[in-house]
Amino acid sequence: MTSGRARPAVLVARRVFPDVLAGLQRHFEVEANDTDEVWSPEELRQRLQGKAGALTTGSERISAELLAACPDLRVVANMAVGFNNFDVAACTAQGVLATNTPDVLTETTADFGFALLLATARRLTESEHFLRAGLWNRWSVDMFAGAEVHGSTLGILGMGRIGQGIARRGAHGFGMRVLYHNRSRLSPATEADCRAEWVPKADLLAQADHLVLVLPYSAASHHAIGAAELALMKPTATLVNIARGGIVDDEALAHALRTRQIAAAGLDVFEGEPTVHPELLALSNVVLTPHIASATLPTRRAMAQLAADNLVAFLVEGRALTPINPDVLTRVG
Ligand code: 8YV
Repeated sequence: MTSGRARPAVLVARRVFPDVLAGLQRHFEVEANDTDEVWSPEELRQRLQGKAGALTTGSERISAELLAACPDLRVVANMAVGFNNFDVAACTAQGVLATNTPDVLTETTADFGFALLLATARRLTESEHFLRAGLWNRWSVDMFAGAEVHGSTLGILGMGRIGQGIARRGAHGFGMRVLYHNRSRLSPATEADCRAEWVPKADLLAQADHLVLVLPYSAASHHAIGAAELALMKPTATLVNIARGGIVDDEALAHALRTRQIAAAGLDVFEGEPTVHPELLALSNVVLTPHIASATLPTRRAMAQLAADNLVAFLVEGRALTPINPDVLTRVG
């Protein structure tokens, strides 16, 4: 900042790493949440008064109503690749730059997607609970017999960066046949690299032994997997969701798992999280994790740093590193 001018004020809505905060304090007046408590929309609105920037996570909703009540706000930097918590059209209409954190979490999240697939197919948590409960007293020929992963058919719904990472792991690491469905097809070169074949959604559902969801949440993808889609899947299939709650109809999924319409599910995200559908909690053929697909310390650090860097880049230098609505840059530039 040039001396003599007031430093912009920014809000950090959730606890992040102290060094990331210290970096922001070199440029800005920083008000930060140093707890893991999520501020209510009203508290967020109050704290955003006079702030030029905000570092948010998926828990903070940046709505048209909030933006209208925060006229000083110029940039919202989400510490997430997904940005369904932002009303992007409203941000753009109000000239507020929105940024996210792509790339830095791709491989970590793809690792987790595969971990969840393996845990689900091979009944890892179910068998561990059995052992810890003291129920293991003999070997049995089909005890916790799960589904084959290597050489099976991997289906991927949503084929962005993370989907491609999962495809590569499946094709090259586990010798899987990889099918995918996405609105737009990958280039032939990327398809060859991932050894992935585009198929219509109904074919994907019918043919996948293991179906992984990696598509962004929007009105268009709400309940992309519901009763009708689950009915198309194999009774031996597993379903893995590392994308967003709301893409799967959790009620319909619980029914499909209870009636063994599909074999098992691995879920890192839920409708209405952190609340989880009680029927899912009660089922043994589902592996449940608390939205941790990007959770390694190096990756979470990189995400927080990139969100902070976006605030500095825009408010100090008038540019953005990973903009969601780059149109705003040309307008304010
Ligand atoms: C975040 C995520 O941990 O990046 C995303 O879209 O879902 C996760 O990596 C979460 O959204 C918190 O911001």
